[in-house]
Amino acid sequence: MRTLSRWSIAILALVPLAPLAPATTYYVSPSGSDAASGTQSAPFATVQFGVGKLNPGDVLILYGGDYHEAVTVNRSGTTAAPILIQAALGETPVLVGSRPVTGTWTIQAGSIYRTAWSTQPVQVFCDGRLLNEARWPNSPLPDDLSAQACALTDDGSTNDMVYANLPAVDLTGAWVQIMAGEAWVGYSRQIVAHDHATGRLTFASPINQTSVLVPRRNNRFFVFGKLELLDAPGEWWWDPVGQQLYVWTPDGAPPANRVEAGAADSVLSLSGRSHVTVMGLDARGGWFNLQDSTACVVNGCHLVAPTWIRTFDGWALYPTPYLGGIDVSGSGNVVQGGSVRLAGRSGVHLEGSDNTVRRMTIADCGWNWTNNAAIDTVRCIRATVENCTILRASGTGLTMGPASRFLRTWSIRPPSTSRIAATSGRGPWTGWVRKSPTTRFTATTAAGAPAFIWMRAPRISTCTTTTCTTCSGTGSTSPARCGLSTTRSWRCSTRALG
Ligand SMILES: [Ca+2]
Repeated sequence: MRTLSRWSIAILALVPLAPLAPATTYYVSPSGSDAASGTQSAPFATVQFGVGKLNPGDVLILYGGDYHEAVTVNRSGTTAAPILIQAALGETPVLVGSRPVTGTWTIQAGSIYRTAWSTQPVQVFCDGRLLNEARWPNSPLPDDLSAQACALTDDGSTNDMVYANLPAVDLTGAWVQIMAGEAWVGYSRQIVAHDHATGRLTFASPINQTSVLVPRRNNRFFVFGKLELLDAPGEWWWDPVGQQLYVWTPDGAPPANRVEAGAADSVLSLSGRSHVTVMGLDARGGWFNLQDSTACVVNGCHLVAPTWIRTFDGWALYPTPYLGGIDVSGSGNVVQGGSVRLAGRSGVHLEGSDNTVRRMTIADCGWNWTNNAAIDTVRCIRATVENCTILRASGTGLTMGPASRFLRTWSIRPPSTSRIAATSGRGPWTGWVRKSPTTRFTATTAAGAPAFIWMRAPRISTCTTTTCTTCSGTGSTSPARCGLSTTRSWRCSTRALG
């Protein structure tokens, strides 16, 4: 048997004592340059360039502003030396998934402008606010899910639906979005015939996957996707033939330098990485990818409209994998202290094992009627959901996987008004919490109240308690109060949700 020499043993013994390479802090600013040195006074311009410099233990600090990038972190940290990507103190960097529409706008009619745009947008923003694709009935800008407008069918079948008071335009070629049958999930169908005498809309293909999801009377629906439906401020439409984007801005003013369009793709990927922490990095029109990640942390990040699905085939979506606004698999990851608003499907989606969602506010998610839960952990083993608040989910609020825990999580449905009844489909509370048979509930609140509190509160104007992760302080906790260094401190602030 070969034995180690005395010198080998001595050298091996020294290895753990060898000094680590000193951690480096780099800076990025939208007004910087990737040709710069990346120092505080000479920051890089793009997050991706800065991320490419990072080794374990390094820190990347982002100054405020919009970064129109899809960032991929392609190196992992270690337990002893995690990689840290964080906002500069007091600043708000935003990863933006949509692209600025920079063409020359011309007036189509009235306040409707158009410009060249080559691809079908899934989302269009003006001044950072999500707009509605041209639709009927008209609806407020996406914000409060309970204000989302729809109508109720007079009748329906696998091949068509009837509504006597459709708008006085030809809807042939437009799309209908319908919460069909027992309203588990929405369906999109292009309209191939519009009978104005009867109000009958014929679908391009049947809705017949299961008998309980066949359209019928009193199914909620809206129609969208035709220029004739662009008749209100805050609406857009894209012409696939002329490749033109049409926009009526919310204030009616010209759209130059105000409009972005995109497909709600990933704006930050930590996929496959381990020991990477992201703090205070917000996003608009794009989602965070933590698939197959290990021990990564997303802390104090606020995402708006991270995912969107324009048309889909209802129940055929299941059980295919899908994306949450923050989409997590792998194990040991933590999502905390931030918010997800206006997601098309789930706000946070967990798979894998031992992942945690803590102190998150999930507001107004599920806009696309896919009925994915606001926080969906049904495929995650030993998930923990703690101190979260869920406001106005369109379908299910929470799902739980095996051996998971919900602690002090508040779930708040829309008020039980007639308008809400029309948009919730299944009644005020049905389907709100779904447990798998093996779920172990350990949830009680600190005060001994039930862990699930269904309220008919019309509106909650602020997030949950502002809490600092490290010192557990509440209120206006500042990093200085935490006694932490500026680069390693948690960002403690949350923001009001209207
Ligand atoms: Ca309209």
